[in-house]
Amino acid sequence: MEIFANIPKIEFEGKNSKNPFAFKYYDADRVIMGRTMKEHLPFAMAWWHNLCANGQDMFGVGTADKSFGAIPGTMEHAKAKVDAGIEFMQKLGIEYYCFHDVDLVPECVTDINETNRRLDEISDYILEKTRGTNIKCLWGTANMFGNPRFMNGAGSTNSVDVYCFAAAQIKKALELTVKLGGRGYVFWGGREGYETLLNTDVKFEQENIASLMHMAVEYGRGIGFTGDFYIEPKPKEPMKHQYDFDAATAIGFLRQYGLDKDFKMNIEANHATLAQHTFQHELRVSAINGMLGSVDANQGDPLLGWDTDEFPCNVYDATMAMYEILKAGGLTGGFNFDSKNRRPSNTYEDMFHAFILGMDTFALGLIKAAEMIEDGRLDEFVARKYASFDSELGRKIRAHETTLTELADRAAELKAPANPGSGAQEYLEGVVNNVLFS
Ligand code: XUL
Ligand code: CO
Repeated sequence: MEIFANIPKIEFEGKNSKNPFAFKYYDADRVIMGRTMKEHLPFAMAWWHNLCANGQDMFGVGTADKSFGAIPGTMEHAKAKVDAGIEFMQKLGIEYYCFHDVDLVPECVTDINETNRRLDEISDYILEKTRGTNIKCLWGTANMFGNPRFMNGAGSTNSVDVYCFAAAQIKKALELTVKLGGRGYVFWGGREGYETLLNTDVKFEQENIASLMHMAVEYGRGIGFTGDFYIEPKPKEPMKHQYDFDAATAIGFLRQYGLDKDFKMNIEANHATLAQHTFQHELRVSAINGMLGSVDANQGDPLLGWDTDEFPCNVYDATMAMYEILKAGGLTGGFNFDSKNRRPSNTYEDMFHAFILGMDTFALGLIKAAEMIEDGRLDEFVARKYASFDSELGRKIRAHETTLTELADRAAELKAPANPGSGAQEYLEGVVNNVLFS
């Protein structure tokens, strides 16, 4: 039975189209810098926002009906969500989805064995329903923040028993990820942090989180998971301070505990801005460390300051993001819309408008970022800015073949250096505008 019966398959119609159910920029087969848009942009649907969340917030109940014709809390509803999700992805030409274990089935709070049985049943159903399609999992994860048992953390909990439940959920979620063909497995440290240092042994907690991750890697590799593990940094919310504050912090943690060969970053735009960074900054830090894995595509609101998870519409930011991603050679993961409709956007039509907006925004960002690279003025400026390092002494510095004494002797000889040259920010911002709006 068709669920989104009034909505057609979304096709590319070009920028002059006024059809609300058409892509204006996302043209899956268009080739940009040697690859199709579809290859550059493996888009994914977040099971939780799109199929589970109904607009409920801290101030009021849900506004959107996500029952899809079944009674919420039942396995029939879990299956109806699978049917709705597959139809939704097919109508948009999206081939990936991301999930938490408890997005897929109602959790049995009194018996994890029953939850796991339900997960087996639903994953069989997903496989059956996606057979013959290109739809598969981008990444899976375990929700280790919703259930009250995780109130003091999961890997960072004070309770050995709770730690066992975190382990059990990771084990099951890894099995599901492998079964569903996932490219990645995410750790988002929702409750891994603290409210006050008065009651928290930070070193103890971080060591335990690292141990859990090591066990996850060992188990995952043992059951044939060849993809990347990801940390998804976020500085705060729900905790006052979360350990995976930003990419630099998470990368330092991974290196300290010897996890850096198996892990990369899953960078979420709204988490970047919560950490007082740009999305572009977090992508750059990940890329230069060889850890750019996947992206949670959304945006925050600078006037609100919490995790609003809006669908991305800011073309400037998307362009800068795609600039970083193209320069890094692409993602090994994909673009997961960890984004939700605004509470009053409560219709099925709104669900499609949101994805069309997000996909067109990243398509435009891709087109414009490629033009920025092909234009060449930015690269040319940066090369010129560091050109003094092409000198004999510059080369020695880069090759670690000099000493403080040799450099100080050179300074003494010069007495005072020449002006290092303009940073030309306004010129470069003008170049970007010129590329964007020409
Ligand atoms: C929360 C968030 C999560 C992760 C997966 O801010 O982004 O949905 O993406 O747990
Ligand atoms: Co996210």
